[in-house]
Amino acid sequence: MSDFKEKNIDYKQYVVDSQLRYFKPHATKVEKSFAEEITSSLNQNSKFINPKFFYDKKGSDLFESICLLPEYYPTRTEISILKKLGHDLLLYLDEKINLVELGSGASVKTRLILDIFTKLQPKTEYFPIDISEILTESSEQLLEDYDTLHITGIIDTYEGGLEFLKTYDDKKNLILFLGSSFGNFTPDVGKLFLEKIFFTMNTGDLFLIGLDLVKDKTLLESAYDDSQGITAKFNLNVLSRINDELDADFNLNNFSHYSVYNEIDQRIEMNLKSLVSQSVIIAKCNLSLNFNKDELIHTEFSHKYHVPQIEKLLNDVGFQIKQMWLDDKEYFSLTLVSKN
Ligand code: AVJ
Repeated sequence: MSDFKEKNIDYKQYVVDSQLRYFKPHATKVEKSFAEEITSSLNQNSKFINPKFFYDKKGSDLFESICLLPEYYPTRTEISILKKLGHDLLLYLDEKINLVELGSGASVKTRLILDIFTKLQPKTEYFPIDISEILTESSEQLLEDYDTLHITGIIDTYEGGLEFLKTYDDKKNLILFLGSSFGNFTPDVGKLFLEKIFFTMNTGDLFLIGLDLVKDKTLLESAYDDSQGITAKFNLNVLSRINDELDADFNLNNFSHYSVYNEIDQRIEMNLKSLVSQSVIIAKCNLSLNFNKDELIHTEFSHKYHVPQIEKLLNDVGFQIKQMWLDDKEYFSLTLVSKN
């Protein structure tokens, strides 16, 4: 363990107890600040806000509510698939395997996999990687329910965290990337991201990715524009976050949630639409912005895939496809791949 620490001098270690510790990079490795990113993405003709900024405390709570909406099928569908793949998954696991998760989870989904791991081995090591410190809360909850679990949280970007783990030990890893979070990436950026994952993996490591499938347009559109208006609140919340953290004066009544499915690019495109011609000041960015009536701020893509597209994408990166699981309605997919 000590030479492991020496190799990772870029990280500070916080030990909570014998079953829980965190690693955090010393200097947030050249990550642009919120203010800088907002300045460059809003101070132009085609305005956008990166969807990673949705997840402040309020945004994370709203997202949890989205997951429970009758219209939002992805979460419950993915959970239903995870519940039935346990038996199959065992075929690919051995008695010494670490669990790594991109994005943290005290979620039902993580628990379903932990149920399998903790039955398989006397001690299970779990490495959630998340840029947010929310990780710490969820880890403590997990430890209440799994007494053979050891958690090492890595508070960093996914790439940074995986790089960090590369030298950790000789055990095989199963890396989880659930929830169709990958769908936020445009195809080019997504491909690069998968290549980075591939290169940080060791031979024999496994990767389980959840991706949402192409389906009827009205089903897709109602999943991203629900009747209770929760998704609208989630989308608009990013403007409140900018108001609070960057001293801006967005009037939320002057913007509306505008989400459409683009059949050609196979993606939900979520935007905030300016309802009037208006100007907005963002003090901490030294910005004064003008919006035309009906002008859009693009906030999120959520890509949907056909099964053969998923196979091609993963094969092209170099992964070997082990197995793919779908639900009965073929709404959602989970694909297990390995690096050979
Ligand atoms: C967390 C990115 C997977 O794209 O379905 C849900 C986010 N946005 N409703 C998705 C989201 C609006 C979600 N991901």
